[in-house]
Amino acid sequence: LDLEMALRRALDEDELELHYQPKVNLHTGRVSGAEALLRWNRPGHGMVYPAEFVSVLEETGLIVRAGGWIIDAACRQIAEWLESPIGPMHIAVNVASRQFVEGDLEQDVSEALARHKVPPDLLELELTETALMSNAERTIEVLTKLRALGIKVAIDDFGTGYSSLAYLQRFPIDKLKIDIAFVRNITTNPNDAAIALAIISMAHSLKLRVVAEGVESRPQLEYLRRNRCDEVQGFYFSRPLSAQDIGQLVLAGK
Ligand code: G
Ligand code: G
Ligand code: MN
Ligand code: NA
Repeated sequence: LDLEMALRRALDEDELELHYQPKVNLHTGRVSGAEALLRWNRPGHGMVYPAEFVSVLEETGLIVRAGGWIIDAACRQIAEWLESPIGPMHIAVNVASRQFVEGDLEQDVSEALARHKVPPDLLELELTETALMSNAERTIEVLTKLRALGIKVAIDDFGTGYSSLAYLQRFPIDKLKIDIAFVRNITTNPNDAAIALAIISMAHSLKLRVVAEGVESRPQLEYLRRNRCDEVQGFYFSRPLSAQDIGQLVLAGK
């Protein structure tokens, strides 16, 4: 309850911020964008991580309001970079289940795109299988509207949920993110490798792009590159960074 009140105040007082973890495009070798990760700059507590408060946002329904703020903040950042020497950056935003089910994502997204005059294809939403499968027919409707706005949609933590493969081809999506669980031991555990390779192959057959998350080592990177994964993200390249720090990193690579 204390946390809920503190979070309400955080939203009123603008204490939330977004950090960004770079994604590297394996075809170009360049940083092509980043995943936005929520942080709470809580007075007297320092930087608070999502593990400590995202579930409270979800349980209290505050995630719907926070989610609108997150989408707006991401679009504001895309616009700021676009007008700077950094240029176009693809930003992916995590969407909570409850935000997908109860919120009005189409309105949040279309308002933020218009407010900040952002090219829609620079914004991506990361949705979990759980969110997508809670009502598959409605999911198709919502995703169709979102994609009509021109944004991209990815399934996050792919392989750990319970999405039916039949829906993969019915859901209008752009990308699969291979869960860190299959990437962690990809070079040592043949079963994990087999699953990762099957995801890459299936995604490409369905004309989807594939991102691997949680890449921490050179051998993991090389394995994924050799096996035609499109993008990678993980501590091997960078931890999540403040907007200013990722800006520096991208400029240094130009
Ligand atoms: O940033 P960190 O490594 O602590 O993220 C932990 C978890 O919190 C991840 O599963 C991530 O998806 C979730 N998370 C981070 N930022 C957001 C956000 O903006 N919205 C939602 N719904 N979840 C987020
Ligand atoms: O669930 P989601 O994919 O949105 O969560 C992203 C989370 O994964 C963040 O908490 C981020 O800090 C974490 N993460 C990103 N890269 C790595 C990595 O290379 N190793 C580990 N262990 N965690 C990572
Ligand atoms: Mn994610
Ligand atoms: Na993930």
